[in-house]
Amino acid sequence: MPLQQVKETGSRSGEAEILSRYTTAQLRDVLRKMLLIRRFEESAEDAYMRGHIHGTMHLSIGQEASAVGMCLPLTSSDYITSTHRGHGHCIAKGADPKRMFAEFFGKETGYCRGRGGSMHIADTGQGNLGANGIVGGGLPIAVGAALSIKRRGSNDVAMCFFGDGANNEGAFHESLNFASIWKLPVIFVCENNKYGMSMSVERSTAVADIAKRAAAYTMPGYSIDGNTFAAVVSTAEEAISRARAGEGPSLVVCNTYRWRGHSKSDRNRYRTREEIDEWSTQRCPIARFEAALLQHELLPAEDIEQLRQSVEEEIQAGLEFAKNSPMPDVNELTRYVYADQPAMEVRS
Ligand SMILES: Cc1ncc(C[n+]2csc(CCOP(=O)(O)OP(=O)(O)O)c2C)c(N)n1
Repeated sequence: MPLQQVKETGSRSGEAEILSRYTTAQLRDVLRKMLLIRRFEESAEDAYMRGHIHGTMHLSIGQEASAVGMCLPLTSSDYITSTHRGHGHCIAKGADPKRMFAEFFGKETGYCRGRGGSMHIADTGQGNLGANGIVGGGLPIAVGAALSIKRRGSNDVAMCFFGDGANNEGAFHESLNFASIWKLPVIFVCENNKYGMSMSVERSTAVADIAKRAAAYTMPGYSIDGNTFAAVVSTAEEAISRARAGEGPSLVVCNTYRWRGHSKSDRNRYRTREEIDEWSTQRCPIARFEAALLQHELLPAEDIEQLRQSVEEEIQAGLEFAKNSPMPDVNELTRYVYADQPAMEVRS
């Protein structure tokens, strides 16, 4: 594909062909992860309302296809960096919901021993370098990881998730420029859910299509339907192969929508009920994916029902695990704040 061209991926185009590239087991796992993300967040929201979780949280309900589709072609040694809305990325990259629940509940068995909470889960065993409360904070971290990949001569890639709000940050422009001049293996994934808090993309961003910003940094830009798994995964494959082949970074804009407010304190005064209803009833990424699986006869309805039940059991077991886990010892509060890892060997 020529540089500086924005690719418009139609929501249904070539869907059967794209899905046929994956095995039944892979497609089942895709649906399992999307359902896990949805139920994990709904249950976390419920636990928050009941007072089991403190602070705030940012839910990505409605954005499941983007997280799972982008991560499917990654291996566990590839890196991701995430955002304040990162639960979906975490599960998509292979995290265990029970340790995520424990982290939310502030328990010692959580991914960060209860020190991080919703916005700071890192799962380095799966290459997840962590969620980030700083808008645009993950961008330079991903570029640094990609630089390290290149210096070590490894074939891995770094995938960087960020929101539309981050595309107006200095860190976005510096990161894309740096990754481009050094042809680093980064996939920049902007999840455009139409709003940064209450500010619409139209009011905040000088270009109508964020993917066009790729042209300024001589990399391909893709503007895709982020609620259709096939569109997401086929674009992910393309951008990842380019990065692995040493051809440098890409910018993928997944156009999607968050059904819930920005965070728990959002009163939703900047958007209409009709807009939310339209996205949640007409463009639900999970309903779409299930419909595609049935339509192309890739998974029978009984399997889908069985998956839903097993996800429900996993969620309930995860909540129990979190509730029954010990709190950190108050004398150890400042332990585990920094990772205890030796420096990596760098090839010159
Ligand atoms: C550097 C910085 N500026 C402002 C904030 C406050 N803030 C937190 S989330 C957010 C909106 C981010 O919007 P976007 O990047 O589109 O992600 P979304 O919440 O839509 O997923 C803002 C302004 C912050 N955390 N960091």
